[in-house]
Formats: sequence, structure tokens, C-alpha cells
Amino acid sequence: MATPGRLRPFPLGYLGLDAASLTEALADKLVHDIGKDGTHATDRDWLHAVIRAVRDRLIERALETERAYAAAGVRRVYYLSMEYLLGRALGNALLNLDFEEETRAALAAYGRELEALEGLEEDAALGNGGLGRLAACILDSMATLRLPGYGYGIRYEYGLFRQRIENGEQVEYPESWLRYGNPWEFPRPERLYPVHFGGRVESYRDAAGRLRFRWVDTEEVIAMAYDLPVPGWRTNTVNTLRLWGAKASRELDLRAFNAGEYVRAVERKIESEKLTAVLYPDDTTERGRELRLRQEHFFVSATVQDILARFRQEHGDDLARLPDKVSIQLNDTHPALAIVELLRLLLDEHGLDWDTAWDLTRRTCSYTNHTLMPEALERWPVALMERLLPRHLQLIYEINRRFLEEVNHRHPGDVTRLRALSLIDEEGGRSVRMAHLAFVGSHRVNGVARLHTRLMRETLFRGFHELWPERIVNVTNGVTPRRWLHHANRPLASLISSRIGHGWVGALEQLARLEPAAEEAAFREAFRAAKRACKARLADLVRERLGIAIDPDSLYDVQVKRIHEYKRQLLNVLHVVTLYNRLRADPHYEPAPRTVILAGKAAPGYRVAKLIIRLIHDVAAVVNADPAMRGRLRVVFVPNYDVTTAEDIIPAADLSEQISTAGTEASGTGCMKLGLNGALLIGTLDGANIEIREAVGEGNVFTFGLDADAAAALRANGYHPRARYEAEPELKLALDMIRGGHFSPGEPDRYAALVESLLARDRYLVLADYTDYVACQQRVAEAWRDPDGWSRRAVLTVARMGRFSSDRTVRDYAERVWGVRPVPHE
Ligand code: 26V
Repeated sequence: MATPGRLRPFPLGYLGLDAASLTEALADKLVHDIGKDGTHATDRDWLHAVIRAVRDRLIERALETERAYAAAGVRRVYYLSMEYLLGRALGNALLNLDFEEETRAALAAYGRELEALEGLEEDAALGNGGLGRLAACILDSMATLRLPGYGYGIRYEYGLFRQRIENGEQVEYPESWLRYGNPWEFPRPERLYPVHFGGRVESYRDAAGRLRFRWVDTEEVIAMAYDLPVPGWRTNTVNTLRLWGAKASRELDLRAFNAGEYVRAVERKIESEKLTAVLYPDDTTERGRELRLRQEHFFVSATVQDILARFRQEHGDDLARLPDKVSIQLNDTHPALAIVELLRLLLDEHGLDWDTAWDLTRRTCSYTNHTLMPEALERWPVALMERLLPRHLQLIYEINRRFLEEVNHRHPGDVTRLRALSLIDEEGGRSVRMAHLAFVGSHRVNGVARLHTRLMRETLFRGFHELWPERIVNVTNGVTPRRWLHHANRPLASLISSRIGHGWVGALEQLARLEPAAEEAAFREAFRAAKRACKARLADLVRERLGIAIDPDSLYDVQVKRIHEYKRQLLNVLHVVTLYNRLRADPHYEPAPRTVILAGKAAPGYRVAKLIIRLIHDVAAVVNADPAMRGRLRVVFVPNYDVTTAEDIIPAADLSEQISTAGTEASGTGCMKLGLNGALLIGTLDGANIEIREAVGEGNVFTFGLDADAAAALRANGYHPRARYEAEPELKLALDMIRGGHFSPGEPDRYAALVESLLARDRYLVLADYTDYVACQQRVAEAWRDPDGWSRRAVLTVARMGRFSSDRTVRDYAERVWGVRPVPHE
């Protein structure tokens, strides 16, 4: 029987990338997909019609891409991430297809404006912060580099919460991004996998008399696939992001329906479908939430089954070839159970012996670590695992037993070492250390910036590194220039292209060709004009949304990221208060008119982070209301920071605040987006800042504060924040004002405990870095007074950011971790 693989040519021919075909397609989509005519269609209907027409063009390419991969029989990369911060997709797809002008023209024929429709698209926020956005950038780069890469994730119905500010406080609202449906996705109601929970483990002897295990009496939830197209930049490659949604198992109906309990049966169905309802909004603190563990297992079980199904369809049952054909990348430990699930399937379903199964598993998996912060390292209580995943726990014990035997063999009798390396933490209620599991189950483990990787080797994974010195490698993060410059910053992108052509969009190293332009007055002038346009646009947005007037000619001083103590938004606030005091004290002091812009979400359960948001608002209210600050200082908090808001703010920034305590920020990627958009860096020697400084040159960045070694030494030798406070009058004044209610007269004690905790402990060394930071900000202000010198440095910053493209990052992974190569096709 002929298999209808390639329908060639497509029954209707390939869909055209010209305005005339699109004009026709739009009418067709509007009537036949949306069910409206021109008179009744809303803007959102038109948006969905455009997306459907674009999706049609992408899916043809996606099918061709998949056929090319299958024909080449190459190794595929599977990127497993619990989070993807995708943002809007239309603008990006049109640019990648080079189809924007045609679309604008086709819409104009119907009296619609492309930008207005783009503004209606939902921002897909299936992630928390840097880790989720990195996953999205990596997908973009895999497709652009024509690598056979698949993303896997969860189709949460509620993505990250919407942040509203009410009386200066963060209030969270659910964000139902699917409320109008997702016109991009292809539901695959036939791509279903059962996922099991609970039950117990039985042993038996197989035909050959070997001891085997069976996981029985489980509950079952079904995973259903939803596919999203991931287009590459100006290539026909369109990869796939497959997201899993939970569906109730059929089994569930039959049993209860037969018992006649209809309503309860439906309730139980709904209960199991809740599994993928909501994204966990916690950036760092793991609360022992059972549903989260269920989500992790659901995700990896469906994914591993799907990967094995594709492998077997293509390569048959010879599982020995698995590592040659499959590479699984774990985005942090959230999907680390994939290691155990793969092992389990190889042992229990495919009958392999332990040594073979474990060897195949380890050669297939690799793991990226994104944080060293102890409270962000996942641990699951053994008791919970025992109840939810008894077979997996058994396997983890066996992995651990064999691993510790190996450690003991190399370091006989070193009990301290065994305890430190064990996958099981025996302290305070036993738990599984997921980072240890991920490490032993991977052939490569990577950090995300050079310093971070060094600290991994020296601290968190020290003992592991001694055992396997080849395993830890560095892959410095990057960001996609398509979204973060070409799409988000048209004025600057056009200026760059007018000078060096537009090859840089797909090959960011080419930005180096801008270097000579930094020395040309006319180019610097044009650069300032481009920046000014972005700043004016942001000023409009801030006026509309917040009713605050900001001056596009002031220095835009920007800190945008999740709110966290280690990222030190508090240090920024202390500088603002100091500046405010200096300006008040001397009406003639004119360092540089400054607009301090902050944005970011706090985890809903993170009280201090929410208090920091409130403090920012309280300080902003006082500063912005003070007539003496007019034309000199403004403070703005832009609510609901997401990918779309980032695209509005980042192009407008002059100064990029990357001021985490050295040794705490694994990499940071905001620093790269801001640098690419010509913001100068003010930062500590932390994460990727170090590599950025190296790339753009010391003279073009503002660095301050303790480095990671000095910070560690200070802590080790006894740090006394109160002494800093006593010794530094401006710091004392700022803290006294905050503590005494100067910014919260209605509730003078609002920040008393916050300030006390800084004085007593100051875990992130805010006070230790204060003086140097304020002095550094003064150097910034002086530099700003020379606009030409500033733009020279800004142009050089842009020109030297080439290394921070996620294309480079993905090439590094392809080479050092995955062992995959591009698959070109027509
Ligand atoms: C932990 C948890 C715990 C359970 C609830 C959900 C959740 C979500 C995320 C995390 C860990 C977050 C780790 C993270 O986002 N790291 C960031 O990764 C960026 C990309 O590598 C990097 O640039 C940032 O420096 C790093 O903080």
C-alpha cells in the first residue's frame, strides 16, 4: 500500500508569500475559519484570520522540515522545559518569513492596520523569568540554524499571573491567555499518552527467570499534544514546540459511570484535567506542592514516550542506537525525572538490563543548571515520591546505591563525602536532591556563564566535578537578535542595516562592522535620533498607562527583571533616595536629569519582594510629587512586566542596571538585550556582566562593588552591616528615612522590619556595595553630560554584542553537548 507521506505538490499548490495570495487567503480564513464576514468582523477576528493565513504557510514548511529530518535520519535534539516565555508570535513570524510588507498591504486592502492587530495578540507567558525566556530564544535559534530541534513543554491554561498595582501594592490576577483560543496551535487529539501516578510496585520473574518489576494499580491521566510552529529566520526550516495538556482517562468514566455515580465521575474527570491548569509562579522557593511534582512527571512521561515512539518509528527496536539518534536537554532540574522515566521504560517495558539501560540513559541526557541559590534547588520529599511515584523512587534508590558504591570505591570510608554527594538528603525529613540526580544521569552538565560554571565546579558540584572532571562545561547564554533588536527596535535596526546591510540579523558577529561608525559624528547623531524615537514611544506609553510625564531627553535608567533580594532592586532604591536627598539639599546640583524605570513581578508568596515593590511606589510617589524634583528626577514602575512590555522598555533604555550580589546571578540575559539596544551597563562582576565587560571593553561599562571572591570572603570573615550604616552618613540618612516612614507617612513602620533585617544581616550585601554603587552612578551622570561620548560608547556596546546571540549559544550546545548538525532542505 502506498503511504501518503508527501502530498506533492500540495493539493492547492504551495501557498504564496505575496500580497495577492494573502488578500485572498484573508477573506477565506475570515469566512471559513472564523465564520464572519467583513461587516461583522472585529479586529480580533482579523488578527485570527491573519494568524491562520500565516500558520498555513508555516505548516507547509514544518511538514517539509520534518520530512527532511526523517529522510536524513539524523540525531534530534529535544529541549525539555517546564517554561517558555514566548511572547507574541505574529510580528516575529512575519519577519522570519519576510512577509511583513505583503501582510501590511493585504490588510490595508481591507482597511485594517497590521500594528493595531499585532497589539491584540496575547503575550504567551508560560514561564516565570530568565529560564523561560532563554528556552524561547533557544527554540528560535535552533530553527534559524536549521537544527533538528524540538521543544517540549506544558500547555498551561493560566500562564504567569497578571500583575496589577493597587495602592502601590502588587495584586495578582489570573491570566487566561487561551480565552479567545490559540489560533497558532494544532491540537493533536490522536497524539495521546497515558501517564501514571500512585499504585504500587510488584516483582515477578520473566521467562528467562530474571527478577522484574511492574507498576500496578495506578491512576491514569492522558497527555494530549498541541503543536506550535517555530519558524527560523529566512530559512524554510520550521521546527515544532509540542505542549502537553491533561485529559481525563477513558478508564475513569467507565468505572464510575457503571457504578451509577455520574456527577461524581464528571467531577473526577475535571479534577484530573486540572493538572495542567496553572503555571507555578515561584521563581525560587519550592513549596512542597504535590501538584507541581505531578506536573513534572506528567510532562516528562508524555515527552519520553513521544521521543521513544518517534525513535522506534524511524529506527525500529534497536534501542542501543538511542544516544546516536536522541539528545535530551533538561532545562534545569524541573524535567530531571525524564532520566528516571527513560530508565524505567528501558528496564520495565523494553526488558533491557540495568547496565545497558543506565548507560543509554546517561548518554542521551544532559542538564543545564540555572541557579546556585540553595533555596531554589529542587528537593522532593521521599514520602511524597513514595506515594506518587513508587517505582521511580525505587529506581532513584538503586541509581544512588550504585553511584555511592562508585564514590566509596574511589574514596573508601569517606562518609562525609558520601553524605554530601548522595541523591538523598537525610537531613530534616528525607528528600531527593534533583540536582544530584540530574548530574549523575547526564553525560554533560552546563552552567550558563563563565563565572557561574566556575562556581558550579567549586561549590555546588565540587565532589561531582572531582569524580568526572569532563562533565561540567560552560555554555554562556544568549538572546535572539530577531526579537530583541530587529523586531523590538525598528529605528536602531534600520540604522544598523543602512550601514552594514541586514546580514547581522542572522549572524550577529557582523555587528562588529559597526565599530568604525562609533567614530563618526553623523552616525552617532543618527544613533541618538533612533534612541530618542524609542524613548519618546515609551514616554507615550508611560503617560497613557500611568499618567506620569517623563522626559525623553532625560537619562533612562532601567532595571527590569523578577523582583528578588539577590537582584538588589533595594540597592537601586537606596541610590534613588540618596540622589533625591542630594537634589533637595542643593537646588543647583544638576548631575543629569534621570528617569529611573523599574518593572518586574514578585512571586505571590514572596513577602519581602512584594514589600520592595511597595517601597518603589512609595518612593516614586514622594519624588514625583516634589516640585523640586521636576526636570531632575522621576521614578516609574511599569506594571505587568512581560515579553511585550520588555519589547517596549528595552529599546528605550540608556542605562542597564545589572546589580546583583556577585556570585548570585547565574547569567542574566536582560543585560544582553539591553546592551544590544545600546544601553550602557552599570553592574557588578556577576554572571554574564563579566563577559560583557570583556567584550565591550572596560572603558565602556560601569562596574562597581565586590567581586564573587571578595563577597564570599567578606561573609566568611564576618560582615557587619550596621557598621557600614554608622560609617556612611548618606546611607544612614536614606535608611533612616525609609525606616522612619518618610515615604510611608500613613504607616510609618511599614519598612521598619525590612531596614532592620538589612542592618542585622543583609544577606545580599546591599550595604557593603552601597558606597561604591553611588560613586559609580556619579560617574554615569558625568558621562551622560557628554552626549557624544555617551553615544560613542553606546554604539561600541552594540557593535561588540555579537557574541551574545543565542545562535552562538545554540552552536555551542550543538558542538559541546548535543553533537548535532544543520539539516538543509529546499
Ligand atoms: C525554580 C522554581 C521552583 C518551583 C516553582 C517554579 C520554579 C521556577 C523556576 C525556578 C528556578 C529559576 C531559575 C532561573 O530562572 N534561573 C535564571 O536562568 C536564567 C537563564 O539561564 C539566568 O540568566 C538567570 O541568571 C537565572 O537566575
